[in-house]
Amino acid sequence: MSVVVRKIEISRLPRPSRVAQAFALIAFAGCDVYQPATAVGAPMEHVEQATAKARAIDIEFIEIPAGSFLMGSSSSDPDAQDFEKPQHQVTISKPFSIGRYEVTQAQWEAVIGSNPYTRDRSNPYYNLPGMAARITRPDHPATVSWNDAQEFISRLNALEGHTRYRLPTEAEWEYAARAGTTTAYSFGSRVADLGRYAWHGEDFSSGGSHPVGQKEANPWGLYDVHGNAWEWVNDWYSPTYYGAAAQVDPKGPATGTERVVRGGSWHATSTSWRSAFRRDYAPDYRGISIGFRLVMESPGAD
Ligand SMILES: [Ca+2]
Repeated sequence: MSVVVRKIEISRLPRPSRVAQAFALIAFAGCDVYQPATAVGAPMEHVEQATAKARAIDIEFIEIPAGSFLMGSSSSDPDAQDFEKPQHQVTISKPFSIGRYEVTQAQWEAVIGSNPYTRDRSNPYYNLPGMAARITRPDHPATVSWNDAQEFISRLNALEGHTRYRLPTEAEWEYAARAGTTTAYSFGSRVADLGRYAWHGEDFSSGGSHPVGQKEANPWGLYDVHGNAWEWVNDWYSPTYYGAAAQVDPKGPATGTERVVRGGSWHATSTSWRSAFRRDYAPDYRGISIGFRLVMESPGAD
């Protein structure tokens, strides 16, 4: 697996504006040439102004090869829930890149222009004493709704003039999280080892999210797949979907009312940090422990 650093420089000029969008500067790691995305006909003074106010964010991706894996839980797993069954063979037919980390609040703010916690937080847990101070930090995951995540992705795609960024499918998420393993977790099946790999099981009175990337990575180099923030995936949720899922590149039910989250969180309890666990939330639910991780499709996949 190799790491691709996607450097995105975002103009701080007011948006929406043609000038603002003209100076999304894009570079791949190892490439010294910055290419203005759509800088056509912009006056030079605006170029200088935009450059002076440009702000870079780096998003690291791991390149994941195509391949096959067993998705879900076997009936022999005593922790397996019915909605994790049947375990079934899935083929991911195309390579893709997935975020090494959960999207952070600093990345969110660079793209959207405000911290995610400035949005409505009628969620009662956010208003518990000390919670906002513990979780509103630039290097912590941005916990947002599924709809919010789509807004972030749309803006990022617009900045670069393509549609390569998206959420992972549920199958892509589990394939990348398992990283070739068939055990309950990507590090084996010993719950006693969970603390080396995952922020998990904290309470509402003193707990909260943590900076991304502090625990050990999974075998393919992804951090916090277990714990810290739950991660939205693209699929609608159905507890019985696995019994009828496509074998190649499954994309979830065609319709639904809730979206899937994966991986457990700093708070979630019980068996939720297992690679096969899944649960559902309404796409407009804006909690304090659900974030997301980006997928970047290969060039030409549009
Ligand atoms: Ca996570």
